[in-house]
Amino acid sequence: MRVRTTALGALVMLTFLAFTVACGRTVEPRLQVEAAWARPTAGGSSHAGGGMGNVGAVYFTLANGGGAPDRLIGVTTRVAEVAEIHQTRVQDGVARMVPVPEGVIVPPGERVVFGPGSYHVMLMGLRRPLRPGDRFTMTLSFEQSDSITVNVEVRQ
Ligand SMILES: [Cu+2]
Repeated sequence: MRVRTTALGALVMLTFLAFTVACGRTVEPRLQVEAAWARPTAGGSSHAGGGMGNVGAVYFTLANGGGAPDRLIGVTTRVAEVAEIHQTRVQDGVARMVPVPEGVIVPPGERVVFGPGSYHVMLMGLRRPLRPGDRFTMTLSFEQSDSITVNVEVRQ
């Protein structure tokens, strides 16, 4: 009898959860990635001998039109061996980039701009130089939402 009561309780709970999920559109994050672009790599040659020719930065805006926060937790792209979320911070008057392993939260109804001097995606170990007019795809992973693949345009 006790088992049956528990099972019924679980069923009621599941029904309630299903109802909440079905009707809960506004309590979910709804993310969009706008205007993704990357700077051309310096030198334009993959034989530049490393240095700045081997890294790139990607910028975009994350907009959350939903009713709950979400977090960008990772980025992948075929053009680079490693893609890291970075932030440029000014410490003692010196701007330096630091990795942001905890990711970036996008509150509901807000936009977070990834741009020069702020958050960006750092591409390291580029497999080919990025020239103006080139395009490549990049996939962003989130804590809650499905991942989003965007087209990145290379421009100045
Ligand atoms: Cu960086």
